[in-house]
Amino acid sequence: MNNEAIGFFDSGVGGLTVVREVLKQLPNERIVYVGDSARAPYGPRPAAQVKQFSWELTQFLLEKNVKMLVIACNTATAVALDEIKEKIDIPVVGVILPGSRAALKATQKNYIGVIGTVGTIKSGAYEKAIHQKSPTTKVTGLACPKFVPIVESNEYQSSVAKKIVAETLRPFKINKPDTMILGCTHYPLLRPIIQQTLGRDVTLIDSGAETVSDVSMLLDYFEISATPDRKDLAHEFYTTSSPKMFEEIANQWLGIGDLQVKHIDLVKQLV
Ligand code: I24
Ligand code: DGL
Repeated sequence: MNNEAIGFFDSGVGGLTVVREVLKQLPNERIVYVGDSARAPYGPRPAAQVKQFSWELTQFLLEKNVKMLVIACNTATAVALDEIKEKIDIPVVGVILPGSRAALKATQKNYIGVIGTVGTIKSGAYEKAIHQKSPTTKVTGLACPKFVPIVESNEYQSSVAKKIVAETLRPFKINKPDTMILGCTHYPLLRPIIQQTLGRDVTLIDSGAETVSDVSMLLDYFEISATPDRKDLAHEFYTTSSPKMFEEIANQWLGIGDLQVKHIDLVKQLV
């Protein structure tokens, strides 16, 4: 048993899609979350820079004494997971392996599609993870740089979103994978439109939700689950930009009132 918090970091607020799954699957666990909204989005940034930012966020969470670290951001997982896992002493979980595992389980035709940011797709991290286990599985990655801005402009249910999603996913029309990994924190919000575009015969894999199932399993494996029936868990949220905007989105998305959101200054200089 261990009642320390689980630490989560993301480039901004997108990782709250993962937090929502924690509240559902692991309501006893306390969360410390840090979102680097001041430097988001990470998707278009060079890998070396994302790696450096990821280390700053990791350092911050280690100072909070977290018992486990979850990299909720796909782009950060793609470039920084291996190094962070190697160098720190608590269990570290990214969002790429759990999504890959679930996709391998789901695919019938041995053909998996992956959508994500430019950084995630460029890294080839999903292909590597899938091929490590199953070299014969066909994997096609596609960067969808327009998807994050659609969500962040609150248009993710609009006809504009439908049009952009249809146009972007057109390459998958020809030789269609039967399983598609939503390899970005924001894509669960576009899920209905993505499903409609690809058709009902394609299984969508939510990498964040799969990750929380893995976190649950690892808490058991390391025997560090929290004790049950803890009252009024004080989750902590930190952002490198405006706490007010973070709070509004988090309140709306997580449906928990009076959230504790604090500003932090990781950033001595914007690079
Ligand atoms: N969704 C995300 N980011 C935003 C947004 C959004 N604005 C509206 N919605 N803004 O990510 C990023 C800008 N920063 C500035 C600094 O403070 C934080 C925000 C996806 C979040 C997924 C949980 C749309 C929106 C919303 C409420 C809930 C969900 C959602 F307003 F997608
Ligand atoms: N959190 C990022 C990811 O999952 C998406 C937003 C960004 O580009 O920062 O890849």
